[in-house]
Amino acid sequence: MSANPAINDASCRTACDQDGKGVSVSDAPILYSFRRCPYAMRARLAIVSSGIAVAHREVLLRDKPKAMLDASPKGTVPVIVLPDGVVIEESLDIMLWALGRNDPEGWLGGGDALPLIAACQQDFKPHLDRYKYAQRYDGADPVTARAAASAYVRLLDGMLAETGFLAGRDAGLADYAILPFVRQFAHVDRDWFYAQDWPRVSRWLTDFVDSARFAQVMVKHPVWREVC
Ligand SMILES: N[C@@H](CCC(=O)N[C@@H](CS)C(=O)NCC(=O)O)C(=O)O
Repeated sequence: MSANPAINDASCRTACDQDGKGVSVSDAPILYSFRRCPYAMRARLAIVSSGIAVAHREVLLRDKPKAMLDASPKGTVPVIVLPDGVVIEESLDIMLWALGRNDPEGWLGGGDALPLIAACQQDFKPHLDRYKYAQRYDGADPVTARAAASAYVRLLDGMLAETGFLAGRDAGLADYAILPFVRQFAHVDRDWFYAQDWPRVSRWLTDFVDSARFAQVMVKHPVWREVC
């Protein structure tokens, strides 16, 4: 597996058609990403695990590049554009695409992760948003939202008690698809989060945040500019 499969596609695509490591940017899938987005994080985690080289285009959400919007008018990150023009514009689909091509760490082997990931989206994320960004939602009360989101975290804590990871004895798709959102939840008020009675979730999250893999996907890229 490549140590860092992301090619820094920070400038003109045609001007930098080689990354110096023998991988042609023009042959690599293009990943539009935003460093702090949990959806983009989960996509980057799977891409790095798969070892697939991608051309990384860091975007600003307030100033999305035209090339990205042309490929994916819905305007969310992550988006991946394959060399044959196919566009994958949902983070979970990007994870499944990458791991479907190459899954050296066996992330897909941990049972059916999809219901738990769907529950993250349906039962946790809306409350997380109302907790973290209460001012954006009419009538949202952050403490009420935090309590509602906590039900999902407690569910995870119970699952982690069985085998250490959501996917089983090793981290897999469910862990890496969900961890970036639990991290976002924890970081709203770390003192509160780590004082709660969910020791396995706390350890699971701490191990993730301290991991080399997380550091690898959080490397800072300059914002990609359409200069050509
Ligand atoms: N369902 C999408 C959601 C992605 C998403 O909402 N990403 C956010 C950033 S974390 C975004 O791009 N929002 C658009 C914006 O803020 O303009 C996925 O799973 O990829």
